[in-house]
Amino acid sequence: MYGGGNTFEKLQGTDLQNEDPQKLAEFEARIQRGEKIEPADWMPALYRKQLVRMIEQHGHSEIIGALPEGTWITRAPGFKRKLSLMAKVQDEVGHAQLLYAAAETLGKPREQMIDDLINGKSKYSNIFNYPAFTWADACTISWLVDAGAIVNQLANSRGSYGPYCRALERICAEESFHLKYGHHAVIHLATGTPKQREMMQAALNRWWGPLMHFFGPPDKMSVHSETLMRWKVKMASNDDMRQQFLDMYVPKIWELGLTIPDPLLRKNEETGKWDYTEPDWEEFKRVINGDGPLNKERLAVRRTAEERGKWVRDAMKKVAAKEYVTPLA
Ligand code: FAQ
Repeated sequence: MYGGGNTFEKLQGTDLQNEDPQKLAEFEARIQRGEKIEPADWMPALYRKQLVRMIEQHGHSEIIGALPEGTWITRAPGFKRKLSLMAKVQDEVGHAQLLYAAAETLGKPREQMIDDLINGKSKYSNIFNYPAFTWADACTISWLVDAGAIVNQLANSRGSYGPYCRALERICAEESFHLKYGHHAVIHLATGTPKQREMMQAALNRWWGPLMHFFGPPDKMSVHSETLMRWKVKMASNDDMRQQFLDMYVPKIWELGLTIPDPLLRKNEETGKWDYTEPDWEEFKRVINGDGPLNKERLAVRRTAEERGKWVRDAMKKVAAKEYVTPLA
């Protein structure tokens, strides 16, 4: 079981039994017709809960995802790379804002989402719990993690919940710039000096396993896919997204003369799919449940940011409530 002991297993069966069958049938028919569901529309409690869980985790991933690359802004080689990376990191934080706003339309306050993140109740993407030791690690994130994110988000932007889909469309537009920037930075290293190539290869070796995990557990072990796909929140299964990523990016990685650290990786001409070594799913389970290399550090950084930003939030609330009087007033 990959879930962190939340209540979803219990909800899957019971929630639907408690729904009005006619409303449920109408809702499902709307989804089948490809209509968007909007915040004020009727929706089953389970649809709402699943969306909050997924959108919130996505938002957290963007916020935490800004950390490994963020630490490279001051060390990025050259002014142009610094500027591009700074813009990228800022975009990622902006994506979290869009996603939290989409999740709020379903009734969960943002403060509660942030609390659940820093208290370790909510998950976020496995991949951001690994360290970015070198500049090549940061470049690998910018290219391949963004690539994985686009595969997922482009598919799901055609899904059923209006506010999430619209947020994803905007996010994908920005992610495509990140992808180009990341690819450019990787090409530079992979075609550079022997030392640069070695650094790039070492980074790819480190990130390949977490990248394979990124798309979620194999379909047969996925807890939520069936429900989410039935309601067109997820538009492809975890394995299908992983296959799509391999299809699009393995050739590009090979083109650069880099070696993917999986001796079994090959396109199977009979099945049309990629054969690969299963990544270590026990490691994945540990990482998503709080015991990865940097989970504690990532949450500690987030917690500190939250504490340090409190005075700003308090001041803004006072301004909004017109309680604040400037010295010049
Ligand atoms: N990491 O039943 P499933 C980005 C959990 S954005 C952590 O298959 P589901 C941008 C899952 O929550 C990256 N946990 O789950 C960027 C569940 O646990 P729960 C984030 C994972 O929801 C780039 C349990 O395992 N993208 O990178 C992961 O059907 C560069 C069972 O799994 C999104 O969030 C994982 N990888 O499918 C930023 C996209 N996989 O909740 C900075 C939206 C699974 O029961 C720099 N999300 N789990 O306790 C999704 O598409 C889906 O939620 C999946 C998982 C595909 C991630």
